[in-house]
Amino acid sequence: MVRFLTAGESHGRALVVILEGIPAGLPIDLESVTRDLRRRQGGYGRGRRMAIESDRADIISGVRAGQTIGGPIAMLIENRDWVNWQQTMYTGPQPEPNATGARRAPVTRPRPGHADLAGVAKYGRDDVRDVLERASARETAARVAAGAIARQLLGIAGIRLTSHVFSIGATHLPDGVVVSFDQAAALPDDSPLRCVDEETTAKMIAEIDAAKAAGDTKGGGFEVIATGVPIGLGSYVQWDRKLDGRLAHALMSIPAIKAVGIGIGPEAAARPGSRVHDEIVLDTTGASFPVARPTNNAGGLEGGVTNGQDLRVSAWMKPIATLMKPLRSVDLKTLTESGAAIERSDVCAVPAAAVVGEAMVALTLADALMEKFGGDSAADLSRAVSAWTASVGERMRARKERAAEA
Ligand code: EPS
Repeated sequence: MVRFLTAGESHGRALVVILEGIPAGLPIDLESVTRDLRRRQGGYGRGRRMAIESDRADIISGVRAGQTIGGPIAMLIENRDWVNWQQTMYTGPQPEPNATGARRAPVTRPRPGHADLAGVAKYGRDDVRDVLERASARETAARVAAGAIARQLLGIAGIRLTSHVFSIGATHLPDGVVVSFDQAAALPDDSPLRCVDEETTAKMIAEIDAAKAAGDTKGGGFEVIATGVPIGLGSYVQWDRKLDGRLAHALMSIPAIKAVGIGIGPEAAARPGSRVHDEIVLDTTGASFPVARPTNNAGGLEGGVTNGQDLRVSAWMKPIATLMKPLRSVDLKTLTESGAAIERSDVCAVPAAAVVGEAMVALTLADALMEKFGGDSAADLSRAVSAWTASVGERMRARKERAAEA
């Protein structure tokens, strides 16, 4: 089982992640972890915090001489901003005598849409900061570090992942445009919105600028695409083994994600069956698997099982909950109506969420891959994947031969 836990507050000392279930002997490329962390920090509409941070993961355990050794992999990502918060975010009963940064007043006006109100009520806290620090999307940096390791594991099976943004607010890619894996993968790391269409990107930027000028925020949608996914990951035999359900859980757990779609997603409900289901035809390319699919509306999943097509999963993000022109709220200290608190924040973080989406899909696929193929070492896993890939096509061809003999 590939699983992970994170810890850490947005303005605390660091984020921590423990990733378990990665087999031994996987070469770890720390540069690609750093690259994914950098991609998560980018995107048009991010706030000033990202100019302070320069996220890097320090590997604390589970890796030796550049290779995994089979034990839990622990990583630490320092919050550079902590120097500005030591008088507010300390773990002892008092700040350390040499603590730096400002001593900030308690936050008492919960922001609609954030965890603030439900959190203080649930955990019995007076200062909303005790809630917002952990509920903050800053935590997703830890997921991206774990996801970057999961991607390296997926590489053994030839699985690659990418993402692209298809909408910001009311602006979206032209109807009917299907973005290929290669198109999305070719987006440069510093692409402003991870959108493949220049004209749409310009409109998206204008929409974010207008929101910023109005003290407002914007959401949007992104799609994660995985290619090279072997047939047969996940299962239909029990509800909690269906890979579509597991992916939906993984993506819905990203802060602010309000909906998830597989393949053409909700559009499938509006079309007749004849325009939804992907026909099955004989392969003419000589591929080891003798049948092919001319379309991929299913997004690579049928019955909760991967079908060998590209996996395509979409997610829709609500606008950021911190508004510079705040919505109405109640000051919980005085019980008087008052504008919600303003924390430094982003105007739009959909491109960052897309990178987090890649990480969550990578972690979910890594778990499904280990479930099917297992093994304690990267070599075990590699052998099992190769044997399976060869055997699926062979079984089908053997059936054809039997049919011809009968
Ligand atoms: C951050 C995500 C956002 C930022 C945060 C860093 O978190 P939240 O969910 O709380 O809005 O606002 O930065 C700050 C809290 C700040 O001080 O600017 C991230 O993705 O790293």
